[in-house]
Amino acid sequence: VSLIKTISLKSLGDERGSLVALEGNKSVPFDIKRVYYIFATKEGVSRGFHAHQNLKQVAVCVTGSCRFVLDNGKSREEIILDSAATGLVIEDLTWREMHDFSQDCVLLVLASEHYDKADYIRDYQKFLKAVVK
Ligand code: T46
Repeated sequence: VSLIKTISLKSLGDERGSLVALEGNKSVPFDIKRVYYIFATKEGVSRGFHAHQNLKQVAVCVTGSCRFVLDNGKSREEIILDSAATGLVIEDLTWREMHDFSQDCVLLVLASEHYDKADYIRDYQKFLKAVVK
């Protein structure tokens, strides 16, 4: 099974333009407890480089593009997010890296849990130990 799981977000377009609605436990497969967005990322900067013990997320690049790398300790896969109608589902215990942010990239992230600093695994070796458990 591919590590890359995406959901197609229905664009409710009409002659005025487009609209995408995100609803917890409907288009998004969990209760949404937190929303954040990453923007104005400096050129050449990569982000992420961590996993979460207990956090599900859906990431949508609403403007611009960026490249996600997901790693479950066994394989590494990547996807370019460049559509406001595509959500990338990121399960727990998945290492993530974000690269190649376009200048105009706005990366919207919906999260299943509130922010918890203790939930992050920022050391790749510790991540590998956590996934074999
Ligand atoms: C993830 C990827 C996709 C908060 O205080 N509250 C929050 O909800 C978040 C997400 C971050 N922060 C603080 C923690 C740091 O001082 O904001 C700062 C930047 O966060 P971080 O270095 O973790 O950012 P990224 O881009 O490396 O990772 C973020 C999320 O933190 C992470 O959960 O999966 O985006």
